[in-house]
Amino acid sequence: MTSEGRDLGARLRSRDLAAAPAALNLIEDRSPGARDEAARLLAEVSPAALGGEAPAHLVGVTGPPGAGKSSLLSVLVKEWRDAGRTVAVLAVDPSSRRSGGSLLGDRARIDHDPRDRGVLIRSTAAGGRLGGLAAPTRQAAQALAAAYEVVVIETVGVGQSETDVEEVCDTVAVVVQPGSGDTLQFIKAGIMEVPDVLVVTKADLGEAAARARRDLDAALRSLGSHEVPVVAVSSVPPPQGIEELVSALEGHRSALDLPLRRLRSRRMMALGELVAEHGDSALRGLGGRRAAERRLTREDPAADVAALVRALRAEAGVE
Ligand SMILES: Nc1nc2c(ncn2[C@@H]2O[C@H](COP(=O)(O)OP(=O)(O)OP(=O)(O)O)[C@@H](O)[C@H]2O)c(=O)[nH]1
Ligand SMILES: [Mg+2]
Repeated sequence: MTSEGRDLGARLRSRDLAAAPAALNLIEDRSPGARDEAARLLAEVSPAALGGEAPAHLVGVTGPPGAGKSSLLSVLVKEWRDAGRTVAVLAVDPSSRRSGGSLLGDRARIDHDPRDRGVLIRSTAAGGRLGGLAAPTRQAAQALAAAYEVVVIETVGVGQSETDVEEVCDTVAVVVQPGSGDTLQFIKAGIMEVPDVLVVTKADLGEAAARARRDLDAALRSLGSHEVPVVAVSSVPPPQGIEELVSALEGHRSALDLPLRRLRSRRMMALGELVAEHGDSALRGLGGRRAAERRLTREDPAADVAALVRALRAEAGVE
């Protein structure tokens, strides 16, 4: 039987980038029929169907509003494309919630050549809390990771808020602008996870950026995090620090135990989906979060998120 989802998933698996926009439309469509098809699509790009982990480098770019994330991505995307790598960016738009409008009047869009078939930029709606990713965004990242070489999720996050982006991505770059002492304080106080790469933007502003970089370096060293690179960049012409950032991101990825990070990520996403659908009572039915995590270790490491959610539901006795 033909299935739109299965067909799109198979096309993504064979790296047919022309299938990506329709795949994203299907994943974002919340009607019951579309959800069934989206599940079929995701099964086609699961580790089991791929015969291993999805090949993309999943990169999270997160930081306070206005830090310069989108401007940076404009130049990063160009750098990756010049190196011949295909890139998809999911830009999480927080403006659809709470503020009812954009957080900042001067927020930049990610620039790209619309005729270039090797790049896809897509806005997606935010999840329920700041830094939260809606299920369609997580699923879109998984689907795109089968087809593109780099998949980026841009989210607004300000340290105190949990960021799901850590759960979903292989490498998380936290982006701060000069003079934002908040991030420094959050890291020092242990409120914020130490990121994989720290980026200070707006290096064209001169001494302020250099100082921010030194302060962050010192803060990380005092925490014993010697290996976290701090990179200063400028996104206004002529761009600065971009090659250094690309190699810092790659360095992190190549030092990573990727199968382990992806396996943990799928387990966290499955727990998140269970709680989103059935509330904390489902976790209680499993004997608490720890017990639920232990339960997941009994599943096949190649199982995708949907299969893990099914296993948890069955165990918890929820429909
Ligand atoms: N001088 C200078 N300004 C920059 C640079 N990068 C970004 N900006 C400016 O900073 C403002 C915010 O930039 P964005 O790229 O929209 O920042 P963002 O982090 O994506 O913002 P949100 O998506 O709203 O959270 C814009 O006015 C940019 O022009 C830079 O390297 N140098
Ligand atoms: Mg932005």
